[in-house]
Amino acid sequence: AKTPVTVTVTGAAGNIGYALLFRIASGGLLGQDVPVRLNLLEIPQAVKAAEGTAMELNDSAFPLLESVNVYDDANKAFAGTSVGLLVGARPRTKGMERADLLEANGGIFGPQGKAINDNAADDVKVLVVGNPANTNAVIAMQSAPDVPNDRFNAMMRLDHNRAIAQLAAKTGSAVADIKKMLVWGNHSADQYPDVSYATVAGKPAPELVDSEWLDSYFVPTVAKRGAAIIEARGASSAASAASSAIDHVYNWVNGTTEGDWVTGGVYSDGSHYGVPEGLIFGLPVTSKGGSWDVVDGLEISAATQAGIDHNIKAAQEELDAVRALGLI
Ligand code: NAX
Repeated sequence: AKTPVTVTVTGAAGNIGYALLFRIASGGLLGQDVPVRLNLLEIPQAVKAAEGTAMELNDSAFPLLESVNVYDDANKAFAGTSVGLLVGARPRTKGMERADLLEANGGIFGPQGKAINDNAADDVKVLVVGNPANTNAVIAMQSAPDVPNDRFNAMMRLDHNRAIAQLAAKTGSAVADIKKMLVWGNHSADQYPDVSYATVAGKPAPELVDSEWLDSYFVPTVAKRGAAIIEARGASSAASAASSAIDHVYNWVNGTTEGDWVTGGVYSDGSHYGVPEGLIFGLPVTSKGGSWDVVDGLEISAATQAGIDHNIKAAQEELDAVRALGLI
């Protein structure tokens, strides 16, 4: 058997945590031959609920699950961890200004980044799910100077998967027939879902759908899907977010499919598509041997460039606000 891998999930007692932990324990995150040690991190008030989830994880008798431990101390929760899923975050509540939201989350992702820096395994990979995901990922990254920047990702995969689902439905095709979908930028309403390079059963997607559908239905439907789910379910996306986090880490660790790419919120070193150095930004990526490569050389239309630029501006404004608050 392979060596067990320690996986830490923050916000473990929350909605996404409840959907995510069982998929990890059943082997979906790393592979069906990799035993897992789960560390659950929660705030003190939610430790009891997380312990309830831990009881259920044990009761499921997953053959790959070596252990489950619940913590309210980030240093302990990240000790020896190889995969950190940063799900717990401070939600925006009524009347809360952006600065308050950023400050509250800086108070979470700064210390967690430091705890990762000081305690995690050398090969640690971190996926930030908690919103605002791209900015929280930069805060955690900046707080972990000894960890390479490219180990901090933000989750764009749910947006990517939502875009695939919309294009499949429109073209009456199977999701498996869709390749090279892309969502540039941020996990926010600013994101730019882009079918320019996508194929449907080998045919270029732009030949199958018209620009009217793309501009007035596809882009806003994907970008505002989170609100539509809340409207329908009375609760925010949880299982689909968990499933996309599984997809992201599985591909990061085990590689992407030949002839396809995925969207990853990855560290920009300033050399791709004009995205400034230091942002964590949705880009087309492939993975091999446990690290991402940005797909370069795509031809960028004026519409795509405008979508990218809009997201750069939004991401930079958010980081400027974070800097003004002294959080990074
Ligand atoms: P919940 O409110 O159900 O759960 C969040 C959990 O985090 C709570 O149990 C809370 O006690 C815990 N928590 C808060 N601060 C913590 C800290 N400092 N350390 C450890 N745990 C802490 O939210 P849920 O529905 O699970 O969503 C979690 C986050 O994912 C939210 O920020 C949400 O906005 C974000 N999402 C991100 C998505 C993405 O695509 N990137 C999509 C889904 C989701 O909206």
